[in-house]
Amino acid sequence: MNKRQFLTRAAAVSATATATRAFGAAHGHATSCPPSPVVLTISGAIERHNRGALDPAFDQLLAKHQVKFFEAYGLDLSSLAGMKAVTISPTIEYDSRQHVFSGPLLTDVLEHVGAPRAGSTQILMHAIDGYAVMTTLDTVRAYRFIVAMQMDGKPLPLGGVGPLWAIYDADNIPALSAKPLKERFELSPWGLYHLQASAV
Ligand SMILES: Nc1nc2c(c(=O)[nH]1)N[C@H]1C(S)=C(S)[C@@H](COP(=O)(O)O)O[C@H]1N2
Ligand SMILES: [Mo]
Repeated sequence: MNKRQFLTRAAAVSATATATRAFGAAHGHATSCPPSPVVLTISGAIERHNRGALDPAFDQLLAKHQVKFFEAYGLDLSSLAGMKAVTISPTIEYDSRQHVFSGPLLTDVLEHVGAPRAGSTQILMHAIDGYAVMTTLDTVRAYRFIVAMQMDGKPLPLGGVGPLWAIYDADNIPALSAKPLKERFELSPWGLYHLQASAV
């Protein structure tokens, strides 16, 4: 792709991405990608990037889920584990029991990549099984979403509900605790692997 074409397309996708930064990322000047596998890719209106455009040949799952970006930020488990962990103990609908979940606040993860701070910012979350849900930064803050990495002191397995589960303490959120257990976790994708922030 020539420089002019790249810049035109990048500008069309993200009004906030400056041409200089887009050009830099395309040519490998962005922060290098993490040493262990990326488990969470964040795209959209973010200020930091450590990878270039979605590659339909090798970003198979992202492409299958219709994700599009020219730059993104990929986080591995150790970078998530390096952020301040929060612990919550919600009652889960799968077994109607309380479990202890821990991981960074979703707001801290979004801050880490320079996502917009306006409450109206839309946050799209994709899970590995194709489940996708859209919410706002206002709701992410109000529910105190965490990106859970552990349940009951054990890492969440891929093939189960991991490695990441975006979850909140529904028992202590009045709007949710008033609902039946089966209706509390619509905004809570297990197997979370992609987030997209969009300024409104
Ligand atoms: N990855 C993933 N997360 C998910 C879902 C799903 O299908 N896949 N369903 C959501 C919905 S709509 C609810 S109510 C709860 C429980 O959904 P389930 O009964 O389909 O598992 O998990 C939420 N998180
Ligand atoms: Mo649901």
